[in-house]
Amino acid sequence: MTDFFRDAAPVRYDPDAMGLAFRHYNPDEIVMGKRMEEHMRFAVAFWHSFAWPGGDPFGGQTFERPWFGDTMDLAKLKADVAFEMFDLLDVPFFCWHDADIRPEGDSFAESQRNFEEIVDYLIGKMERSKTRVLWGTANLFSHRRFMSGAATNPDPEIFAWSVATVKNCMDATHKMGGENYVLWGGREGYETLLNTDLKRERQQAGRFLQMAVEYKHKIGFKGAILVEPKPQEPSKHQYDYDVATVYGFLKEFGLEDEVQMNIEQGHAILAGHSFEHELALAASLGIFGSIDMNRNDYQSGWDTDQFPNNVPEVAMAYYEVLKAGGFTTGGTNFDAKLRRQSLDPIDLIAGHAGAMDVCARGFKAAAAMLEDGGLENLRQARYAGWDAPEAQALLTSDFDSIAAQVVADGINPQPRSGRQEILENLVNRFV
Ligand code: XLS
Ligand code: NI
Ligand code: NI
Repeated sequence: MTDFFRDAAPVRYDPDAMGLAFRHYNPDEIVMGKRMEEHMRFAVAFWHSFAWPGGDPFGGQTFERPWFGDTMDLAKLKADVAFEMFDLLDVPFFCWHDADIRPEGDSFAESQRNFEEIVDYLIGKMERSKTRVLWGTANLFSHRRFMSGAATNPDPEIFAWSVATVKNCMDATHKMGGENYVLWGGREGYETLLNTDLKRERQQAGRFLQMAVEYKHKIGFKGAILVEPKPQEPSKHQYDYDVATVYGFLKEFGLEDEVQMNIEQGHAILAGHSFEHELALAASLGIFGSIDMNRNDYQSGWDTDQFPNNVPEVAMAYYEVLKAGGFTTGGTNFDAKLRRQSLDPIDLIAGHAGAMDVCARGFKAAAAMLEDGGLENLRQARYAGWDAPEAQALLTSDFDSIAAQVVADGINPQPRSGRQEILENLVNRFV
């Protein structure tokens, strides 16, 4: 045991508690026929909670953590503390980048040795804990070698380095029994067209993703490959802008049946969408996978990655998740970090516990809305005209025939209410 969380007690479900407790997240509660824990599939993000030093564009480190530094001993201490937090929160999953868990070596080979050693160390910790890997991923964006991209880099050596890195991270995810592998194109985009061959870069990224899928099958990894869309940050023009953009990319490279989406709330907002829009679109395209749950500041215009704290927003997201059939390999990963003034160990526990509770409350509201059926009934009623055989026949007809029919039948369509206020009032009965 380390003494980092010496002042923290395990967080338990206790709706009447005055202090730190879950008031809505009861892992064993059955909702829509399944335990809450199995529905929510909460995961802690290693990077924000244990690797991020508290910097912002104007200042560096604010957090002081005894494991900050670049040695293997410190990496193991970090892993020890992380598992202590997983146990305190009783979370079933965590997620990692290679760079979060191992110190960078002086060469690729040394980084790889560090990584393999720490992966085995984490596997040892997992044997004594319930917490499993929701997904692993490679950090192909922080180090300066990636400043011009990873797969899309003009330098083929960076492409090769990135392939080798993703291979190692996929191997480790597989070895750890991870349920998904995520690719976020951190710097797969460009700053200025003046120095960019956009066509070539997209081809490189497409081939990179195809090879990742080929490798998944080669090693027998049964989890899902997930791409995480994000617009404009850090590259001004990200190739993975949003779900619709990524779907077009997957189609172009024949990957739409192989790759699903990891959708992040904050990224949806940056793309000018709502989270639920992105979720509903992915579900309708058959590529919904997992979520990165967080919250953006609606004023500042960048990816603030705050812990979720808005029940109605979260409820609408889980409503779409439930409509999509819920999570299979996916889950709720808190890609969220403390505010940089939140220095204390207890802030980490409070951030996660509060977020789990907000999600649970929103989730229960979503389940109740779905079970009530009122929203879906009104949605279906809006399209009821399409149930008639004559209406369906329109979709297999052609312009000439339909135009002739409009004149012959003398139709005179009447507008009908979209009922938005009634629907919003209905939602408010649940949230
Ligand atoms: C950054 C992304 C990142 C991914 C994993 O904005 O959300 O944290 O989830 O690389
Ligand atoms: Ni994310
Ligand atoms: Ni993000």
